Amino acid sequence: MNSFLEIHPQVQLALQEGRPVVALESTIISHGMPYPQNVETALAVEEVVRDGGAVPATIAIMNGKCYVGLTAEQVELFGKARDVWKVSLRDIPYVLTQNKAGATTVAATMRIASMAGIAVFVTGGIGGVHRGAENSMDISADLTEMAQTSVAVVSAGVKSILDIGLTLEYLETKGIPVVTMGQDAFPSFYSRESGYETPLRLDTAAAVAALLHSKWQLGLEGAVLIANPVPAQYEVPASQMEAHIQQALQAAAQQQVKGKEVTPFLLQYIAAHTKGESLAANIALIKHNARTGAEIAKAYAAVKKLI
Ligand code: PSU
Ligand code: MN
Repeated sequence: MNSFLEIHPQVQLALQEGRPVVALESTIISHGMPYPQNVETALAVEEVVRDGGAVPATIAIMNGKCYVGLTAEQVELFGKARDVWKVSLRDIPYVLTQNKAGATTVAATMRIASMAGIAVFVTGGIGGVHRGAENSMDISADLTEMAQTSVAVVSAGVKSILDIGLTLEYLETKGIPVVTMGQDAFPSFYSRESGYETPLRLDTAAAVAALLHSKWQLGLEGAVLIANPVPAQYEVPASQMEAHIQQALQAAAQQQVKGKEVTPFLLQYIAAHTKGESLAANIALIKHNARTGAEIAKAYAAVKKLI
């Protein structure tokens, strides 16, 4: 066993017995939502996964280890602490060896989940190709990570702080299947639509599990991005979000926000300027993703038992 991995005993047992496990990220706790809603949501999401018949494994870094599965006290700690490092792939060895507390992004969470043997990961929104990337070269490591690490990523699509068209192009270039659950439109986080059609559509968890199994059995490594549209009653119209996104992008340019700070800056600006509405949607969609992720993990575990 890798000495840098600290797998929670319940997660370890489930993996050994071939039972479904769902990985969850911690950036959403530390950098994605205000306290105390972040802690309440993180714990509620774990509960949704359990109710769905799978074992939750929230992933984060502390005490020189990558934790796979946190206690409620550890989730609380991450939600409250102010000096938590945002850990993408490149930051893992630094944060480990400097004994810092680190909240993992999609890229880092996927990689650690894969090291532990977890096949399904649930998040809210992924990173992608930023607007203006033709000049800034700002493309999230989430995308390159998805090209090489074999974990299914359940999200509510791509948030429109990004260039959704370019993000879909990049996913195509990297050979990453993009599957939307139950509809033809590709969703954009707060909205069930994005102006883009989904490259692929599947309607059931069983169909997704079959696709995952065939991909990985063939040695086609890498992720499958599963887009799960936000439930209609929580949708925030895209036109309403666009004005806030424009303002956020302007503020980021004025304040010369660069590098890893760009995404958290945009997310926090939008959260602060849209008040309760975007937060309510955010909480609803991540719970919805957790439900779908648990179903997919169960279906995939069932497929693997048959072999
Ligand atoms: N997009 C969202 N919500 C998020 C993130 C992105 O809608 O919470 C977070 C995720 O942790 C994602 C990270 O992996 O931001 C991407 O950061 P960057 O663009 O710096 O790679
Ligand atoms: Mn970036």
